[in-house]
Amino acid sequence: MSKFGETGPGVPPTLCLRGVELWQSWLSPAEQQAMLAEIRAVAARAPLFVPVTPSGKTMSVRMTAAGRFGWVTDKAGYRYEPHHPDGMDWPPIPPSVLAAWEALSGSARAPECCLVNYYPPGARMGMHQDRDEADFGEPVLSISLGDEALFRIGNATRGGKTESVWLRSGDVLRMAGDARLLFHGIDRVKDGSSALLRDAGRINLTLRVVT
Ligand code: MD3
Ligand code: FE
Repeated sequence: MSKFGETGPGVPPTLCLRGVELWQSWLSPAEQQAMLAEIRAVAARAPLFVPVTPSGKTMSVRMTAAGRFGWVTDKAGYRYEPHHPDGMDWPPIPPSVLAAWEALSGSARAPECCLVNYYPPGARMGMHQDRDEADFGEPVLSISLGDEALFRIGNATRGGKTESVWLRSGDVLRMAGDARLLFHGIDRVKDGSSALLRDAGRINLTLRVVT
């Protein structure tokens, strides 16, 4: 049972899509700025890198991570690693990000990975499942910062009908229960739709229990 009891976090989501819960504008503009400053400090210590899929394709997002583990991909495959590709430890998960997990995850465990995805103009993320973690009973929490992104949610197997929703800066998503293994992706990002970042683009933080 979660520390919230069987009912999950106390704050009700503003929207629920196929079991994916969305809290729109959960972070105020000031909270978004504070979180962004902490994420910039993470990227200063653990630089954004270019992920390459096992098949050798360069992904259009740039990645880094905080926490005990970071998710990496290269020709050797998809996996969690305790070190950045350049060899340094991943920085600790920032306090503001941990606070969002505490408030909304419904998990009794601490997050072990905060994946940082940076979407430059034109970047997208194809439909995929998150299944490199050991316990699918643990939720995934996602925080959007910067430009708006068209998020697509599908099914537990590839293909079939999908539904889409725009994710805006300050929105938080929770994937738990049956929603945890749904296919999902980001079709596009709307350039210049947010003034939060000093450059165009979007940052997505994804919090996960890995082990
Ligand atoms: C639905 N990131 O890092 S976040 C990822 O916006 C990822 O960068 C996207 O998918 C992004 O793996 C989408 C929303 C999200 C994250 C994990 C999920 C949706 C999910 C896991 C299961 C179902
Ligand atoms: Fe994902």
